[in-house]
Amino acid sequence: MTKYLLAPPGEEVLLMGNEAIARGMLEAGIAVASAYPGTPSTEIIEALSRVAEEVGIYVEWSTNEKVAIEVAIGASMCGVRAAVAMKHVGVNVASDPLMSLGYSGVEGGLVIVTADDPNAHSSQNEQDNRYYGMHAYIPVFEPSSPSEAKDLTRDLYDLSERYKTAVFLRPTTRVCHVRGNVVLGELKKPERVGVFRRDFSRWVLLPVNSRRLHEEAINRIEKLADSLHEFKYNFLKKKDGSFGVIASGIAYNYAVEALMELGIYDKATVLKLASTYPLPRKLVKEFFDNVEGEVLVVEELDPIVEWNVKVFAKEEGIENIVHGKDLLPRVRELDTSIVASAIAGMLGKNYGVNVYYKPTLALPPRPPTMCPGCGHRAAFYELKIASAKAKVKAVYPGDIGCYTLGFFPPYRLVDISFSMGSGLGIGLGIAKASDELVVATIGDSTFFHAGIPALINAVYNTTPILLVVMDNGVTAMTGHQPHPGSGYRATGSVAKSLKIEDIARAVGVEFVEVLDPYAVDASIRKLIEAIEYVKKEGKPAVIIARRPCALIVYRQRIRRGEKIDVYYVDQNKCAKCGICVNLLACPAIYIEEAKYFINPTLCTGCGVCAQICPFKAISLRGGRSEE
Ligand SMILES: Cc1ncc(C[n+]2csc(CCOP(=O)(O)OP(=O)(O)O)c2C)c(N)n1
Repeated sequence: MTKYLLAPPGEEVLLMGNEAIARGMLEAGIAVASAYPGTPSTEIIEALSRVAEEVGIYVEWSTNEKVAIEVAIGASMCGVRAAVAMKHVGVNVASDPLMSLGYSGVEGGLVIVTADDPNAHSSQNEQDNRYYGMHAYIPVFEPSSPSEAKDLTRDLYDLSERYKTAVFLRPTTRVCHVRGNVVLGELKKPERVGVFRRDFSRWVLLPVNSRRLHEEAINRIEKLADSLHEFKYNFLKKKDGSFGVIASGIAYNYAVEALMELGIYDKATVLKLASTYPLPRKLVKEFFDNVEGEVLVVEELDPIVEWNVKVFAKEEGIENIVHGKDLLPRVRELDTSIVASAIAGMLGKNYGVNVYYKPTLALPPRPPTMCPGCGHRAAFYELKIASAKAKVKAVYPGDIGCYTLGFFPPYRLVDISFSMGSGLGIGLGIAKASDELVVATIGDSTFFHAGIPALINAVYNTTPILLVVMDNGVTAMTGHQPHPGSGYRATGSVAKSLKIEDIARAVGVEFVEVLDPYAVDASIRKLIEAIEYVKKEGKPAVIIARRPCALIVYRQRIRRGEKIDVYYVDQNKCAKCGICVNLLACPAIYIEEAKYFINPTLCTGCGVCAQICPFKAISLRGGRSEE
């Protein structure tokens, strides 16, 4: 991968959209890149961190998106080029400084990648972050392919510096994760050391400055709107103009493909937009000058382009009928057949469904489950048993991460999952508003990201709540990125490892215990103790269930050539009580012809099932090695 990312100019290589964005940043000469992981954005910083040392740039995983954008803003204030990447919901976290950034503008070019996720493939919602651009007076650009993503990213740095504005690059999952041919350009040597130039009138957002900066932000975006017709990623394909299509981002590809499938590519005038906010007004005017009939705006999610086009058309006295979300869905992703149906609907013709591309390959269903050997599974099992033994029926606010899977049977220990860090905060409200015992779960990365303020709140307001931190040492769900507790950084360099128990004690929690979820009985005892403490004392307690992510440990052991001792079910002892399947539900354990077995290729040898078997029917079988 590194080889391709740093391949010489002129070469054509196959890159994932996110890698192409990273290459675009390197071709622009960025000096600083920061991010908090989140699908579908994560691979941008992963790619940059792999080459950081070689190209001489600073790359970090930040504690959360707010800090990530602040780091990038600080770098830009010093006049160097900076990048920050996050998933769409990350911008919610970063939105406070973002709003001020919209006012202050930038010094060094600053690209904010908001990787949006129509269809919520791996997100809690499918919010359309183009609103943030409009909200913060920050222009939004949408690439339609990896190749365009690379060039667009590079050129956005020039635009950012020319207009002294931060810019949003808004790829969606289909651009981030698709692979395509990309022709590489020159790598620009980064200006690594900048200078902070004091400028009270821009950087100090006191009301006296903010009022003026607000006007300046509006003027900046207006000026940009008047020049964007010259931006080469916005273009017009003039055809006979009996009707028109305006499309942006990945939807542009669907629109072109749909017109081809329908055999009417030569009939439509097409406006391809990269800048969806603000609109390139002169180009939109030219588009309407070349369309006689009706117009369809093709965009995923909300009708942002459609609304802005309609307002513009009204202002200009343009009378073409403009369609959009009256013919296209406002939720989930589009595809070629959806767009073809909408075009056919607009033209009033029945083209027949068989004309359209329909995917024929159905992927096998893969229900989400925690991995074999996952410490979270053992911790959920123990929490369930501890709650039963302590005779409590608690409310279990959960959070976002692999441990959200505690929602599924047989655990059913996630009653709420909202947004990162919210489980604990919402739990505080439930504890204050009801007589329920509240047991919240949170991951380690999520704890650092947004859990700490809620924990401080619990101490400050003396809220009876048990917080179980599911600590596997990394941000596992997004692909094992390190966090402040991991002991290493984005580039692999060694870092100070912050201990969650130290933080909990430092903020005033008086009951703090660390347990190893692989030690079942001891863990259950500690959980019961914590539950009783919360009930009796009416104060918060913290349990840290610590076990490194089983996938990482397993991978490391295999790489070291270690044998993995796996477990098996002794059929002579097994009473078929079903506890291992019905309460622990490790995917390595299965039933065949009413007998219980352990799949030796899935077993990681954690031994939790052997501890919970009341008949001692599960034992170690000796080693398995893998090439
Ligand atoms: C604001 C925000 N940023 C990023 C994400 C993506 N994301 C989902 S869970 C998660 C963290 C998971 O790590 P951790 O809390 O350690 O739990 P684990 O998956 O390791 O069990 C991240 C980064 C998100 N959903 N929301």
